[in-house]
Amino acid sequence: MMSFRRLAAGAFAMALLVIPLAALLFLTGCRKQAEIFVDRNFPPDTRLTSAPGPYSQTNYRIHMYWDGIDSDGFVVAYHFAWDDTVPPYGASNSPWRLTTNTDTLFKALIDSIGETRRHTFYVRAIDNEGKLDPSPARVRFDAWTVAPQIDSLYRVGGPLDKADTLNYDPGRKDTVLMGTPIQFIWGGHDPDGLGAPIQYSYRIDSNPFEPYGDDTTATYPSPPPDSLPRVSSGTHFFYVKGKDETGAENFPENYKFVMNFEPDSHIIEPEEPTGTLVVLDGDTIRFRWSAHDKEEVEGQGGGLWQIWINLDNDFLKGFTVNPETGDYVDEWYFTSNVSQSDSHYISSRNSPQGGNAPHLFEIWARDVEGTFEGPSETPVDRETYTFWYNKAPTSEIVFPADGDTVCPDFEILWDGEDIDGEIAAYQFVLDPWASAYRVCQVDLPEQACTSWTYEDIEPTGPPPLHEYHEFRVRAQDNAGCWEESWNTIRFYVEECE
Ligand SMILES: [Ca+2]
Ligand SMILES: [Ca+2]
Ligand SMILES: [Ca+2]
Ligand SMILES: [Ca+2]
Repeated sequence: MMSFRRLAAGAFAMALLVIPLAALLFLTGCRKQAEIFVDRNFPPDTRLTSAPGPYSQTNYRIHMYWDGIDSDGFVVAYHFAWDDTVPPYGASNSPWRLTTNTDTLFKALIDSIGETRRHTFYVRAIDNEGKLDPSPARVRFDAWTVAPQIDSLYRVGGPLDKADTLNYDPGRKDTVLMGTPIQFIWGGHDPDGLGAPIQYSYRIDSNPFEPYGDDTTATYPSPPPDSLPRVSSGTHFFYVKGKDETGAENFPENYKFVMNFEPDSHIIEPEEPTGTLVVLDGDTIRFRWSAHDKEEVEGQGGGLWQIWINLDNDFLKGFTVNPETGDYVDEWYFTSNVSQSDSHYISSRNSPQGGNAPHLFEIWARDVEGTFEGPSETPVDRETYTFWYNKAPTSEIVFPADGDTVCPDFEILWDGEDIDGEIAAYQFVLDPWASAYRVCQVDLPEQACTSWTYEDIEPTGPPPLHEYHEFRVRAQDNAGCWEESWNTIRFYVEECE
């Protein structure tokens, strides 16, 4: 009994399964009946009614207008999206933004790459049954902006600080007392930002830029807990750049300044202006100078360290300054009355063409922050003084006078003078185009150096004779210095009775 009832129940269950399956097979096999599953809702269509032209250049503030139509219903809302972030149709992580508006003022991003950037804008309508326009309206264009500008950048208390009316001087180099804090202040605007605020980023030298922020001031070294570094001795650049609401940045503005004042040295003696003093051979020229360093005076832990002196680009001596003494004064002398190995020895700088060249005396001062290791490198401070040492001799032709006419046999007479020594030699020539130069050493007793007798000199006159004779002489002093220029006369020769 029980088993029959079980079988009957099983057969009934099978029938329940098979009958709907058969019905389903029957229905799907019939084309006419399948149309009841077709979506009869037509999708909406979308268009941009006002937008930048395709691939046009347009300001980053873009007012877009759009609308949509739905042939069998009505549009209830729109999606819009920017750039190539549009996901496949129906994806769940849609960047589409829902709106019921048919216009919006957008601000396109430009970012730091430049002042223009290509964008694509998409918009699609949604109909009353939630169906999306499968082909969104789209436009691609280049948005541009003008980068922000830094209008002012200066150091507080520096020569460009207009608030510091006493020291304001745009032409001055800005030097900062070593060890004191440095504060920069700046401002800027975005020319096409309609007053929108800009952000700033800054750095010193080649350090990384600080993150963008609203600050318009920075202080080095910054008080804790910030960590802007101490600024070392030397030349530095502070940079500021701005970023507008599109992300566009300007090329950084910079402010140049020097940390640590140069030592300041002065030549006190000689009192004559540089380049004017002639020191006679054998005399002594004495230099006195002073130097100081502003950091030392102001007690900022810097200060004068060394003085180097040079003569004619040769290092002579270095003096280390006692840091306790503050201002530094010292002196040095030069004279020919010492041996040539002595660092006080000086001689005439003779030129083969005659005369002599000036000497160049230099003081180089450096402070404790100075980095140059020797006089061959750029000094921190350099004072120079130019002077002449040794007076060149002079000569004079006594007979004949310029333009005279003489007999074929005659004696030429000349003389010379050296006001700070003696004449050592004469050099002379008759008719330099025809004969060799002679040198006569005065200290050789057999030589009479201030005259020369010529015999049978050819008369002068019209060609083929030479028109005139020429005699040249110059003197040399005991310091080896030749007279600055030749003494020259022209004369005529005629047969005498
Ligand atoms: Ca529809
Ligand atoms: Ca801008
Ligand atoms: Ca200094
Ligand atoms: Ca002389």
